[in-house]
Amino acid sequence: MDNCIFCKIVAKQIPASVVYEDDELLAFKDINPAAPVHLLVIPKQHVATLSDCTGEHATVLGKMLALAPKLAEEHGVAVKVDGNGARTGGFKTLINSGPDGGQEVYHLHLHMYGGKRPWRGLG
Ligand code: IU
Repeated sequence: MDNCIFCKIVAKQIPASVVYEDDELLAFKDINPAAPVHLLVIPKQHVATLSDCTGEHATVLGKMLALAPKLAEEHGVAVKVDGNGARTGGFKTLINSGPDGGQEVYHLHLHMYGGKRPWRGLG
């Protein structure tokens, strides 16, 4: 879409630190990270906001979410199970929607944060 910064990243018109790419999704490092690991997962096809999504977007939304643990593994923030069965590590996922939801860029994106607690105040 014209004048969408994330579409320009998809089109490689603007550089980004890309960590994952397939036919439908792109993931890259947030330019202003709020945690040691802060990645954005976006659909390549422009959708402005989660509020514009319908059932037709269910598959790509599912793929975005399913990518998060794979990225977490690659970036050292996966949820692990120790020898006693206790879980350690972990990451946070977030989609801001609309002005009151803190959305600033109107191309759907999933934030993936890792390596920092507590999470209060993260946008
Ligand atoms: P938000 O959910 O729309 O508030 O988040 C937008 C994010 O996009 C924010 O964390 C920015 O730092 C990030 N970002 C980016 O990574 N690269 C860019 O060129 C621009 C914003 I503009």
